[in-house]
Amino acid sequence: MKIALPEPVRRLTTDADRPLRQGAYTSPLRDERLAAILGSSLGILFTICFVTGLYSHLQQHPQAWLPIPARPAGLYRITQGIHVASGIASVPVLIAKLWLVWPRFVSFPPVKGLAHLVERVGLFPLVAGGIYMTFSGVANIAQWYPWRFSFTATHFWMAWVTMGAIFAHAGAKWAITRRTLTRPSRRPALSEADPALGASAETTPGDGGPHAGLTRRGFLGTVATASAALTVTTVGQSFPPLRRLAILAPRDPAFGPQGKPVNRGAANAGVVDLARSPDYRLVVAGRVSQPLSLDIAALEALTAYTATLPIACVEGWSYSAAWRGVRIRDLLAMAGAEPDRTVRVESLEPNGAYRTSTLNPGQAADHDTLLATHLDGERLAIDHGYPCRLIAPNRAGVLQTKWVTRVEVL
Ligand SMILES: Nc1nc2c(c(=O)[nH]1)N[C@H]1C(S)=C(S)[C@@H](COP(=O)(O)O)O[C@H]1N2
Ligand SMILES: [Mo]
Repeated sequence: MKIALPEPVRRLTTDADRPLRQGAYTSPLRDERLAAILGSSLGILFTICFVTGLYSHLQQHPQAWLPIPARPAGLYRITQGIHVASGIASVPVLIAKLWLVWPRFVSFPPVKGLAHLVERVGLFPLVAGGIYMTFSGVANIAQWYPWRFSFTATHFWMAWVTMGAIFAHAGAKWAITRRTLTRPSRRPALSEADPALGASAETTPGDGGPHAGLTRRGFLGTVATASAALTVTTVGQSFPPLRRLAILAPRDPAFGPQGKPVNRGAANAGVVDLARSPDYRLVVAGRVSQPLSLDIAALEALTAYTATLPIACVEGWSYSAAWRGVRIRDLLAMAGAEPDRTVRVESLEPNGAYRTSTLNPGQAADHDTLLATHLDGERLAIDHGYPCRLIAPNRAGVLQTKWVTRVEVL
């Protein structure tokens, strides 16, 4: 299928001297190489983001056939830190890639044939998916929800669509990318370079001359620097040695009650009176031979252990602390529960998405899985879950239930 164009239109769209039209893209070396480098960087970052995101999804939607192990204790802290960091790092790369190929989206004629049509339709989930995934992720860690639909469900399903589109695109571009990346770069001698062009990365896409190698480097260097700068100024929210550099991070991991950040405080959760009430009880019930009902004094009289474990929020920030409290497995033994049971932990919180969480048998039996009453040697602040909170190894923050009042053996 070939579309005949009126003469003036054809001249307009094929005139190589017009910068920033299709004609500006006549240097195959520069275009292919830049596109290949940016494209493969994005592919790697998105894949890392996808795999760590699947792990986070599995934490929050447990599957009996693939139980989350309790060890290594800090695994989720690392995978979720990487998830958020790789997402943030991909933003400048995505912008650069879109900017580089933008003239192709507005090229004329819009459809040159069947193959071209298929390629263009395939670009939609690729571009829309890439933009949606990074935008929704960044908005989420900034706790900005400019939409009404569920973030987690949409972010999860769009991730599959986007990765499918990336996979197809990578397949289509595989040969050319390989060829481009293994071929030595064509770089002009320095004496030959035009300093005006070399100084400005902005001129790169329109310039197909002999300076392309140098300006391409400048362009890539700018993108890499932007990406590294964003990473270094945010990753301190989960990587304490860089905490002081984390000026763009939504959270300071050392700011809050007891020097720790809070997600959903007691007042927001509507639990202040319930948590301070003398009627508070911790109940252990369900499939047990001897249900328990403990007031605070009885709870704190039980043998306590200390475990150093992280709170690792899905939003990427995390902190480690020394938690002291009673082991879940001791409570289960006292109540006469059978071994290898799944356990549901319930909060005083009347409603809210995170008012309950479950422990698989391995997690419930772990010696570091505690109902903590103390944080770093002090009684737990009400915002951190007083009278007691769940803290267990290798768990997403949303599963570390605060203001626990009931342990149900299933
Ligand atoms: N009952 C209840 N527990 C909860 C939450 C909640 O909203 N309600 N938020 C969770 C989330 S998202 C995180 S990251 C951690 C944060 O714990 P912190 O506020 O003590 O730092 O608590 C978790 N426990
Ligand atoms: Mo969280």
